[in-house]
Amino acid sequence: MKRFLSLMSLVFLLVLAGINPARATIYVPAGGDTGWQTFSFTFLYDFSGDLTFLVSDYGDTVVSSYLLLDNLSAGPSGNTGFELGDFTGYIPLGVTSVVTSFTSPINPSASYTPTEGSYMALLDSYDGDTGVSTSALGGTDGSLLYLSGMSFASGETFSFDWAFITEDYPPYQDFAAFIIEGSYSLPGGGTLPVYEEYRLAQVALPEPATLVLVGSGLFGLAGFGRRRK
Ligand SMILES: [Ca+2]
Ligand SMILES: [Ca+2]
Repeated sequence: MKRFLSLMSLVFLLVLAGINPARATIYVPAGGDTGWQTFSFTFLYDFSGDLTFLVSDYGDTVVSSYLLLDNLSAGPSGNTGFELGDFTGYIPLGVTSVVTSFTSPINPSASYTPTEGSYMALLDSYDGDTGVSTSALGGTDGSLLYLSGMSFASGETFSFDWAFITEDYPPYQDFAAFIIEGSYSLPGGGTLPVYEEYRLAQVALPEPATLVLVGSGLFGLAGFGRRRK
């Protein structure tokens, strides 16, 4: 029985590892959108480095997807919610703008206004080549917003509001991502490189790897259950 329980725990851990909410991706159907979401990340140690927000085409460069951003918990003074009406303090690359509202070109019910103040950022994967390659992340081209030289204290949480809207459809798995890259200063001295890439949203079905992991967990439970009889 004890062995059975420890096996059960292992199965649950494996299943949890596959659906850890912090790493969850929202899978968006053809022409769909996520609604506003909030992402938060808590730093383990004192951190310095860069934050990148990105929307990317996948498999083509001609059908657009969009990433909206607002209400950053840290960033350029007076402009963490883009209320200066521009990208002061940010480095935008590709096709980006600061807007007061956004409606999906193919779905009028996917209509958005800022979660904070009057302005929000709009990144467009664009119906053409943005000139910004996203091949390092498995995409084709896209647009990004970059915050350089950020610092966070140990235990501090960074959060932001985001929404992903697509005009695309499977198998063109356009996606949005958030990347933390820099280094931790360890309490005992020394530094630790940090690279965290979060796939916020993606067009189409869950990746096979996720299905296999959750599926094998469920299969395992069924198998152990039968053996007890
Ligand atoms: Ca696309
Ligand atoms: Ca705002």
